Amino acid sequence: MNSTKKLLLTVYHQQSVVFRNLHIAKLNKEFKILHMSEIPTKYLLRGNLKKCSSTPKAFYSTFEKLLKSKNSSKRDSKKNKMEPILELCLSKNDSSRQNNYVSNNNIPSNHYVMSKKKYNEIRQWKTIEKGTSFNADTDFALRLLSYNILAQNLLETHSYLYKNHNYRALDWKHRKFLIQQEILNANANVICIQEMQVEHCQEFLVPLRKQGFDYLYKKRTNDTKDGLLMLYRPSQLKLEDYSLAEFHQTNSDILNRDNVGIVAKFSLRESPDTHIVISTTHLLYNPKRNDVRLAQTQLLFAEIERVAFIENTVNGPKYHPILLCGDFNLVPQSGVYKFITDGSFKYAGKGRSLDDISHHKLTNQLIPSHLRVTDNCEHFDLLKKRISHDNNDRYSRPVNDIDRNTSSYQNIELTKGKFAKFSSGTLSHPHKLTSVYKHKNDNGEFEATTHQDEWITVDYIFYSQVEVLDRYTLPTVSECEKLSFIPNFIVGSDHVCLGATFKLKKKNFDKKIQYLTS
Ligand code: KL2
Repeated sequence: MNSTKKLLLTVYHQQSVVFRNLHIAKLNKEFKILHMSEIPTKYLLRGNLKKCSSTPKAFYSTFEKLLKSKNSSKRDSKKNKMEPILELCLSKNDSSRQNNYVSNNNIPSNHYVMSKKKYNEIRQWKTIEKGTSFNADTDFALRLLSYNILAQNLLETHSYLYKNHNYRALDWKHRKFLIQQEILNANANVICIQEMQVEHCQEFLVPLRKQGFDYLYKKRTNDTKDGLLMLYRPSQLKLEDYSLAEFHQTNSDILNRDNVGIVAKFSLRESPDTHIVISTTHLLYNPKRNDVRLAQTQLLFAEIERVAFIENTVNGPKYHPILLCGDFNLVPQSGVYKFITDGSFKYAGKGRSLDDISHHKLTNQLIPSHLRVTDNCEHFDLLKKRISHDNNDRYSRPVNDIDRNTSSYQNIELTKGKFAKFSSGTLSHPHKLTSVYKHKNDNGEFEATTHQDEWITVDYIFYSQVEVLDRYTLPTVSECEKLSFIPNFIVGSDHVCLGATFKLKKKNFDKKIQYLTS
């Protein structure tokens, strides 16, 4: 430890809980006293005790981290006032500490915090107005959830984001309980979870396995510790095919992040000819890099195209119905959202955030051509294979290969009238995807799924070729504000859970009836 710096550490005990508040006095030439309360120092300190060679060093690292996080606070830094250490240590009549929330002018008191009852009233499964009919003989009801559960290691890495929270609500054991309660209550057929920490996964699965769930898991690449978990009921859904997609690619500046996706194809046990493709992802966080999220979406869509493809017809390729959900880390006004829901988006000439005002302009090439993914989000080699299959290998003419050394536009003819485009400046995809949520309620108030500086929507459920029967109502921004800081004792994550029930038409139902009655 530096000789000019000395630390005085006091630990406040409440009930049997140590490290409730860590008061830090920094004894320099200039005497400075710092107090940090309501920060999950327990986790920081625990981590540092493991990492550091001695206890004083661990305390020192914790202290430094707290100072750093204080300075770079994402949530309103004005709210984090320093308090004199003595006042806090000696104050005997500090009733605020007994509350779940500290009641000073900066942090909401219990009065403003929503109750569980009120939360449940908002979060109801509401049928869609149109009122689609449902017939259990011909239709299957599939309920899907999408939930970013906030990996504990990310909570600890970005602890400054949770400085205003009740530290007890940040405990993984407590959060796990609320999250499991939320997902088990919904009685879903498929549950897509983002930020499932590897080391917490098996324990998390225990009650879900008991309920009969099976799962697919894909960790984010490299030194990350969390990933995607897709739970499904094998008694209802048979896993036919799946892809665990990594967006990190060698020799690519735009695809150099560790995000991943799962794409799974299921058939219905009660109607084996009926298929559904379900995909989940968690895209890059960096708020400025919509270009990276667009490139990641292009790779994911190529995998979806591969798994969902049925056959080529005179009207173009046919696909199984698709459900795509997750944390896309983008708002409904963004270019990537437009791309997903409109089916095409021109990125060339746009900035990295995909808006018009930027000096860092994107060129015609988004991802390198050596990845062999077309601008219509298809695998080039698959397109070639399908054409040769459709032509029984006989009439196929040789197809030019991709020039991997150029970043210029390439338009390669596959068969008469069908082309594969690369570096055209516009991205498209063949799936007609609609969002389950409209992002505003009937009164025009915006809904939100998480808090990043403000309450915003970054999580979505998109669907194609199915109908929505009901959805799990999202809170509006003003309702979120009453919910106060999440995670808390009502919501177990920094996101809320999304959900919808879809009507899947059973295939060959008529055939079966004919067969049974003949
Ligand atoms: O926005 V998130 O939280 O979907 O809830 O996804 C990412 C962020 C997640 C995985 O990378 O970690 C969070 N500031 C705040 N949050 C961050 C940061 C950051 N610099 N980096 C990652 N995350």
